[in-house]
Amino acid sequence: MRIGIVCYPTYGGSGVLATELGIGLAKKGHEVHFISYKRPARLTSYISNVFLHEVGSYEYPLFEHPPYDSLLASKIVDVAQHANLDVLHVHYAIPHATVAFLATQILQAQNIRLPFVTTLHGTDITLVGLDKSLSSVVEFSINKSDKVTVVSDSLKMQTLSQFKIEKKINVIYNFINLQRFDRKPNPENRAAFAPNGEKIIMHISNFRPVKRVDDAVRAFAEIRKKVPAKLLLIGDGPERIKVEAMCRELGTCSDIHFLGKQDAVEDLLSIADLFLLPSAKESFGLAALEAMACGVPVVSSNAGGLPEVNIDGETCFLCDISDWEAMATKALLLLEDEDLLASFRSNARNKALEFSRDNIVPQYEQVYQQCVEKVVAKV
Ligand code: GMT
Repeated sequence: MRIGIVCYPTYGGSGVLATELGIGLAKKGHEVHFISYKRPARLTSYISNVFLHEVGSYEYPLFEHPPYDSLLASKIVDVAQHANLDVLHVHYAIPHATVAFLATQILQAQNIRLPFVTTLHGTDITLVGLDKSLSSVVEFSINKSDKVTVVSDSLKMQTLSQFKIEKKINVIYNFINLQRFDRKPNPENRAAFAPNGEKIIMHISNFRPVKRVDDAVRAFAEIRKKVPAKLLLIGDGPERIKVEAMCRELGTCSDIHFLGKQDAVEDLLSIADLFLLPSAKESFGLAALEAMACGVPVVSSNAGGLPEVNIDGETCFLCDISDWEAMATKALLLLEDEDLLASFRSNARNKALEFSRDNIVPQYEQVYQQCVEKVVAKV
């Protein structure tokens, strides 16, 4: 099949998932055309059957902002015509589902029928999509999609409760490449960050307010009163300056490393003892799954879809959103008990096996197949 994938190219979860999906499809023999404004961060090397189409910019004195939606629609039309796409898969509703609708209407006027699948990832529904300035467009675009998928039951419920949806919504969980995300002992890295055998606690995110990184820092300050530990913060974003200031106020800077954006997060996860994810919202929590696959137990909030990925008391501890004191207490339960930590470690890896790429990619292939059959049936 020839599949167009529209996604954000950034380190955010929707872009990561879309890229891993494209790679997985290409490895199964499909031809995959990524359409984005930059090379997706996870697309780090040449992969046969994968093509990249960058959406350019257009400057004109009249425009305060380049007309990205029009440029993207035009690129989709061009790729669909010349690569002969069978199906288009857009990740994150805003603006991708809306632009997909426009592009497919343009194609239809040329007697080309291109079905499109929209995957809702989280904040496109739970945060940004809720804003009155966008909600009617989001609802319309979801309803115009040929197929709609979401990454958790929780996100399905929220979508149905917040919007008038006329379409069936398929839940297809996020997945992981279990070969790449596996614990590979790295004593050198461990010694570099924790030279005296300190425990290593990790958090990875885009440092947006919704991630509540400050709660991770507060919880860490409590943990380190009882257990020698280091906190590795990976990622970057708008909250970073505030969080850095908080570390100075709490006097914890010497034990906290800000590593910024990293490509090979699996190498770092492999040296972690615990993963902290205190998010206010999290439709799935791909970062938690990546940690689990590397044998790292999670202490997180009980937001959104996190309880569908993690099992409280087995692979993780779930705490109320913003309760960083409880997060610290639960973290200490694990960090002060090597046997408990070891059993959570192996439970975490075992649970992650349920979300293997091999299990999930066929579910998307089935959705594409249904789209294509619908088009054939209408001809
Ligand atoms: O806000 C983010 O965390 C990024 C966002 C995205 O769309 O790039 O992530 C969302 O999609 C991920 C992949 O499906 C999910 O694992 C995340 O839980 C979800 N983030 C939120 O719901 C906050």
